[in-house]
Amino acid sequence: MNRRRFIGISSLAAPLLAIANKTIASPTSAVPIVISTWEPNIKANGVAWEILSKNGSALDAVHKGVMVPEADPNDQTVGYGGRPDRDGHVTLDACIMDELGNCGAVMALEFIKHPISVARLVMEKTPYVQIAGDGALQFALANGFVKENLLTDKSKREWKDWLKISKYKPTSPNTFLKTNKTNHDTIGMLALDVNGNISGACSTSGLAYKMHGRVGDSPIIGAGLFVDNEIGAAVATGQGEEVVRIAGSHTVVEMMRQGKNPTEACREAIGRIVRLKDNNKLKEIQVGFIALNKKGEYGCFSLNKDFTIALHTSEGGKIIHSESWLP
Ligand code: SD4
Repeated sequence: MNRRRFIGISSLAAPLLAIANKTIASPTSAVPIVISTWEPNIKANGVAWEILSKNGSALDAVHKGVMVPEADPNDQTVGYGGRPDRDGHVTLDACIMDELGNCGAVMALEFIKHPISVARLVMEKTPYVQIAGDGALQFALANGFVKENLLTDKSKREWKDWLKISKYKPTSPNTFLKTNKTNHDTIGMLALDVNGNISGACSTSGLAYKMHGRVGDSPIIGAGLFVDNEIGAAVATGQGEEVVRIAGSHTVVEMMRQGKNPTEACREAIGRIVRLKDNNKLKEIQVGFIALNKKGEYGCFSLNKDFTIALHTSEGGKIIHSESWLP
């Protein structure tokens, strides 16, 4: 271990130990239940709940739930109205996974308002798991999806403003904290239905002003989303590169398999990111995980503060403020 890295890790030791010694409880709730990343997705949960409360499947619930922010032009992090890449293209990533381990994903898909529906079609109608770029667009068009302009005037104006001050350099696209002031981002949704089945879905326009063709964690099974119906499920939001590096959502599920509750499992995954990253870079990024287990216990944990999750059960909708590694 080199010196810089050792010093970085030593200076982290105090908060690390404090966090390691604390047991965080994960609340339990009656089945069915749906949880999502970020407070405004309480609306999406409402749609998912309609399905769950009528004994519908977790798969249908997460699919229809995620379509809500995808169609909302005011949500500039998902679907229609999403912030474009550096070249002005709105490129979308999404994935879905059911209780049988079936999964489907699209990456860097343009012009289609509901990438989650295309991801489900990949899962159900092809022998593949992932389809990217123009191939994904052709697949969508061949299956009746309509080509639409997804770049709204607002997102276009903001992008043009960004172009004035930002040099076009293909460096690390770390615009997350600079562009995400609205406490709203990528939607990740997990549901447990009356039959005890868990499914999950995730949809995003990715990091704002990313390099054209860049794909984050959100459409990658095991990174952005993972479901194991024996144990539970997890989904991520935030700087995708950090999530991919630790196979984030799969890690959370494996931690639950080893006996951790959902909150502790999410915290363990965040801890792995902390251990890999230079101390002074941690403040610049955000990563959040949410998790749900077979008992209906749910939890979340984030690297930096201000991560929220939305929950819906038979008691109605609720917002939860996540605990974070850094204050
Ligand atoms: C990505 N994880 O493309 C996505 C972006 C995101 O909250 O989730 N932001 O890296």
